[in-house]
Amino acid sequence: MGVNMGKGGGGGGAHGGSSGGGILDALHLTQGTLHIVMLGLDSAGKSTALYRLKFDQYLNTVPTIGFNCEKVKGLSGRAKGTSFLIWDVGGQEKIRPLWRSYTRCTDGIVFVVDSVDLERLEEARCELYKTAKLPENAQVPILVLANKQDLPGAKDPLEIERLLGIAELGNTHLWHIQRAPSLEKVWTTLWNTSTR
Ligand SMILES: Nc1nc2c(ncn2[C@@H]2O[C@H](COP(=O)(O)OP(=O)(O)O)[C@@H](O)[C@H]2O)c(=O)[nH]1
Ligand SMILES: [Mg+2]
Repeated sequence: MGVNMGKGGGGGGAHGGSSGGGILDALHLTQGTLHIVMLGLDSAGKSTALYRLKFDQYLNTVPTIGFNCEKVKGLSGRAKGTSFLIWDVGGQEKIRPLWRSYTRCTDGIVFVVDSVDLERLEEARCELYKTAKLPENAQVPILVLANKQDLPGAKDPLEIERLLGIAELGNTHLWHIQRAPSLEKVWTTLWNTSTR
């Protein structure tokens, strides 16, 4: 696949490690388009979340081979007027090594977790840690989406946060955990990062 996730012109990014600016620089560089990568185990609900954001409805999905990409415009709150280019990357084990090429130069990561699939929560935790610990992702804000909250037996977001060991990741990342996909939350997470 080898898709180049660079933002044209290269170099600059919300997490460029340079002083100040952060997301504001990124907004300037990308003319209001933020690049977001959605990661998570297969069947966590990434594609469903993407189409909810794009079309505001549930669509039937098939397992993602490769990736989906949609441009979605924020319509409310602080996200209003900002465009999000959202990459939804396949989560099957054999294609997870490709995640790294998508997170390079991204403005933010949305990590989607199935709140019912407790058997695979440890696997999800491992993948989240792998992604978070990559040196190039050190400054990238990660929004954890505790998905499938409508299903019986779903662990609530705080419990998911505990089970994923998010606190143990330290304060190098700005974390936010939430129930439903919302561009405003993505934006707020990015924004908060710039003002740390
Ligand atoms: N009940 C429920 N099912 C969901 C939710 N999100 C996704 N699903 C279902 O979970 C399955 C996998 O979703 P999909 O988006 O393809 O997962 P992906 O592999 O992470 O892209 C599908 O059958 C979806 O309908 C949710 O919030 N609630
Ligand atoms: Mg998918």
